[in-house]
Amino acid sequence: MNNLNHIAIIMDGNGRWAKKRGLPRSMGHKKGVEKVREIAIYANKLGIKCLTLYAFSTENWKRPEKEVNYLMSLPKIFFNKYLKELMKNNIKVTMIGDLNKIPLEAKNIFKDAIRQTSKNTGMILNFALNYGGQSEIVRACKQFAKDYKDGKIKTLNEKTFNNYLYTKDLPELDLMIRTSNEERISNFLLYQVAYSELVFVDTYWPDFTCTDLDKAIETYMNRNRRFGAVDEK
Ligand code: V0D
Repeated sequence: MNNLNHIAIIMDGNGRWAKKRGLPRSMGHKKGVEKVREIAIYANKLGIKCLTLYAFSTENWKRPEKEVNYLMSLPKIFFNKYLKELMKNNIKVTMIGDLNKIPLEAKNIFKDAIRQTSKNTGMILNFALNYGGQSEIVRACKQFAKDYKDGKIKTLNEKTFNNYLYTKDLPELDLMIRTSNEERISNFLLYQVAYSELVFVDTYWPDFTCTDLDKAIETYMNRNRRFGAVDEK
């Protein structure tokens, strides 16, 4: 079908989607949650091994309190509505990021979904929560240094460093998509994006469709075909 193992998406544009329609930002987020379900089910059907979604960045805490509170209620809305369906589709939920600062209720909702789906063998639906790429790298360096000092690890190189990242058990990142016409990485998967293809689409996340995902995959495959057998990596 395709040789895509791992896709990451920066789900941007919920607020702008709502503003364009004269709706409160929360309506954009609500619609965004439905898109998570739709795209996850579809990506699993395509045979993608892992889909990482940037749901809540370390920057999001700076938003108005009312909006942050609403965002914190989304995990409950999402899993109450869709966990059954994720199970039926054999999807396994995981999360990466600094979970210390995540409110207990939201954290427990995720933990429960992770536990319930832990034996599923289909696509990994990986949520990046309170995630920051630079902080992930610094955290990894600290542990790397400690293990070196303790003699637990002898070789320091790109490959062994990988074992200290949140993503250590996930397949290599092939494609990163960002919606809503922004062309920045914004501190997402900085180490992992080294050899990925980047696809930027102008669609707001609530308007993103399965066809948009198809197109992004098509772009990825066309770029890879162009390099053909002479893979630089
Ligand atoms: C919907 C991006 C924050 C578009 C932003 C799993 C998709 C809004 C969270 C979140 C969602 C908040 C606290 C927490 C974990 C996650 C979130 C979901 C969707 C559903 F502990 N935004 N957000 N969770 N969206």
